[in-house]
Amino acid sequence: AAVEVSEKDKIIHNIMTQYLPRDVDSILKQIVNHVEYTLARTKYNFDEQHAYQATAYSVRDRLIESWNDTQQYFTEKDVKRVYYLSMEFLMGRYLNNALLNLGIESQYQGALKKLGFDLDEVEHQERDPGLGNGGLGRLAACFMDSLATINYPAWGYGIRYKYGMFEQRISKEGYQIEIPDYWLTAGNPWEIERLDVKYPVRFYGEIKHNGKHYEWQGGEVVTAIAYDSPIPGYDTYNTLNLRLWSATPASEFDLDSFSRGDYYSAVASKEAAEKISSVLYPNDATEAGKELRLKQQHFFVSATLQDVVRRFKKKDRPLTELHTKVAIQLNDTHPTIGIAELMRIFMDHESMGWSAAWATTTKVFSYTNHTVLPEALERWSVDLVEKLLPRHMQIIYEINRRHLEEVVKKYPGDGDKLMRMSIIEEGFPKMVRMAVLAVVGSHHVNGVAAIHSGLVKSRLFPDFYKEQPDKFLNMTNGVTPRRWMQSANPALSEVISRWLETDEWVSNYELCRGLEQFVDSADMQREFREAKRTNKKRVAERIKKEFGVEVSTDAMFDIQVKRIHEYKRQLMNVLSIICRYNAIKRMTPAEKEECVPRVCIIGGKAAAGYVIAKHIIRLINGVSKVVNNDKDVGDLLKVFFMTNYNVTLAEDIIPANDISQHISTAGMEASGTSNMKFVMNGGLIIGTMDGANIEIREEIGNDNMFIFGLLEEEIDRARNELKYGGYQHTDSRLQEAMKQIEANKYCGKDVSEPLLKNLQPYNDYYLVTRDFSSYMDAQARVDEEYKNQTSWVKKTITSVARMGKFSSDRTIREYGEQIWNLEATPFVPSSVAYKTV
Ligand code: H53
Repeated sequence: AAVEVSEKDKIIHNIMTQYLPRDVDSILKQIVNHVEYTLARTKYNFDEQHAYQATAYSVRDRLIESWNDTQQYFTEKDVKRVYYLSMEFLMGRYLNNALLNLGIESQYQGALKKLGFDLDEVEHQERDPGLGNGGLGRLAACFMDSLATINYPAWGYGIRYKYGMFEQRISKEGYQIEIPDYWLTAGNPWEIERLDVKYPVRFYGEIKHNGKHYEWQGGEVVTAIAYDSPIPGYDTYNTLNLRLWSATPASEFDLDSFSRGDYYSAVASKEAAEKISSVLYPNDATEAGKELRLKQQHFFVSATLQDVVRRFKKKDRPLTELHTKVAIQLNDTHPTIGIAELMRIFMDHESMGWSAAWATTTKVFSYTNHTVLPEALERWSVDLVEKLLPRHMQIIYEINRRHLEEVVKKYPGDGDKLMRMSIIEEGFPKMVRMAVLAVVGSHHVNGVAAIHSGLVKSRLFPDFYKEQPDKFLNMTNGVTPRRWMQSANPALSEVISRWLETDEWVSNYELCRGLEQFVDSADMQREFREAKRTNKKRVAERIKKEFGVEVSTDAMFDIQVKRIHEYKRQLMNVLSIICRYNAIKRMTPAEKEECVPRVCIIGGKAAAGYVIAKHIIRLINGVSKVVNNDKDVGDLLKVFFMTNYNVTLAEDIIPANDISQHISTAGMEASGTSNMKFVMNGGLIIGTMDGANIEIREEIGNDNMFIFGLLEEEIDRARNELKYGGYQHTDSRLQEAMKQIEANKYCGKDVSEPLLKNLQPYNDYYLVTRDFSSYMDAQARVDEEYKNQTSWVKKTITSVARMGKFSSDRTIREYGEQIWNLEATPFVPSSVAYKTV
């Protein structure tokens, strides 16, 4: 049908099509305009920080235009959308990513140059928004980039924490110190505050029945306010939305307190509302179990669902069709309370009956499990849920009652099964198992790598898997080649594009297979090595600046960066470094000639309350001090703990890796995603048969990896043998290292005693001592292979060529096809141009 076009719309359309030209001089003008009109600085005098802000605002203008068009297009086409609900989005800096995705980096470079600025330096002004802990948050960010690039209709929903992940510093003595990260000090040019998009969210209170349905009344109400950030895709006009909620006091004032003349407490209680979105819990894959955390979960989920339902209801149709237009992905159990909340909205606000409400709810939600660690599986005490969310507790009980009724029907008299499958865990206190609620309320459940998805079926939910095998899927994680190759590693990206004669691999990684045919070319080998050297040089300069130590770029750069966690076994790494140090000390000059020099880099944050993890950091720093100051060792070994590991630091150092370590106890790392990034950046892996390592090996070949250690199926038995005295390690190198720690050579006994205690056979849950010899053997193989630089670089080329599976574009397509049932919907300009809103 022809669209009626008003005069006003024509005028607007004509202005907008001319509004944001992409040439250098127009961009220059846009930047200067923002200096003057947005920042209110004089255009004749502004510094790098202001240049960054003005640049960011000018890029944001472009994104707002495409954002609006895209959203309007999705609405007009009435497409099904996916909503990705996550407590964490670890986005990293925006500017460079946006410029590359929009394909206007060089124009901005030119414009800034005319103003006397270097784009690179300007980009360094941006703060890294740390609204996540680690892998799970960064995965959500990679997914947003792929969703936009594939043109899927999608939104991200989360929390706009005022304080992100803490900044890590290291004290003079080598201990971790946490500094609050108030990341908004200089404002955030990438977000758009939507004061008009707001929803009330209730806590506490009571339940009344009004004859028709239940009503949740009283308690505390806070207001959720939306902050939107546009998410550009690569080489597409489509721009998605990341909507983060911030808590503010509800607008109505407590008139009671006022009339009592208690002005101050009335205001103070309103202030408390802001606490809800104030700070990110710094725990990765362990749960704090705090009331505020459950409040955060309900807060963002409730606002999100109200927003989603409102959008759906704009078109007049029954809510029982919600699942035809809406898919909601639960990123881990954190947003699981949403299952009860949607039921509540359906029944108490929309007068739906139970059956219809439940049928629709379970067609909307799907759940990703990210860990099998028992300490990370969220459970909330029934008492807490009852107090904070009384109506939700009622609903969860009813979901459970109906669910168990089915189980009893099928397995009469099997009390054990009933207990295992119940959402409520009987005990003192009674607990709500959020993972079970997520499984019961979702149409699909997925793990994040093949081995992990297997464990989800066999260990976490075997009874559920037996009933509904098709509910359980594997979606192996991936990472975006835009940020992790094109942006982080321009040197290598240029080499790849030159040999492939296209840069299309950036959004079609499989094209990199084409590199393999040149693997024997001396030219390509040289170019790969030159790119590596460029990246190592940059990191060497950083080390020089931070530690005052010169390192050679001829040395092997060995990197382990990730959250500090016992299961990730940084302790095993540092023990092997001590052994290497001891070995070097014993070497003859001739042996030293043969020895491959290593620069060992370790980085990562420990949760503020995770004592052992903090001890590990202290030990690393102690070893670093002893080794780096030992003249006997010289260039052969250097050890650095890089402080404040975050996305920006990762982008800097991952491209410099020769080898990276992914050495978790088998079965404990669900997937890992940095392993993928390291290989894509031309390095090799030393690792266990765990998480995505297994699939990386499948793709790139066993010869291109250094695999060691027990297999997952051997772990239980090995643990028992250690615990009950059936096994004790006899590695003399390890014994020597442990003796030195015991003698407090690297740190005081406050640290050495608890660490050594955990290495005793009956305590060595993570099997550090059990895997140690095998690990040392693998390290020896690494040293040996590195001596042949030609064969080494060939391995890295082959690996880069074969990593296509681990692009998050592949992952997101699988989600889109197998779970969400989405259609790619690239924006077609003409159809929206004249539409009125
Ligand atoms: O999620 C990553 C995995 C990684 C896993 C991590 C993770 C968190 O960062 C936080 C909570 C959680 O349950 C799991 O540890 O193995 O790669 C993305 O799936």
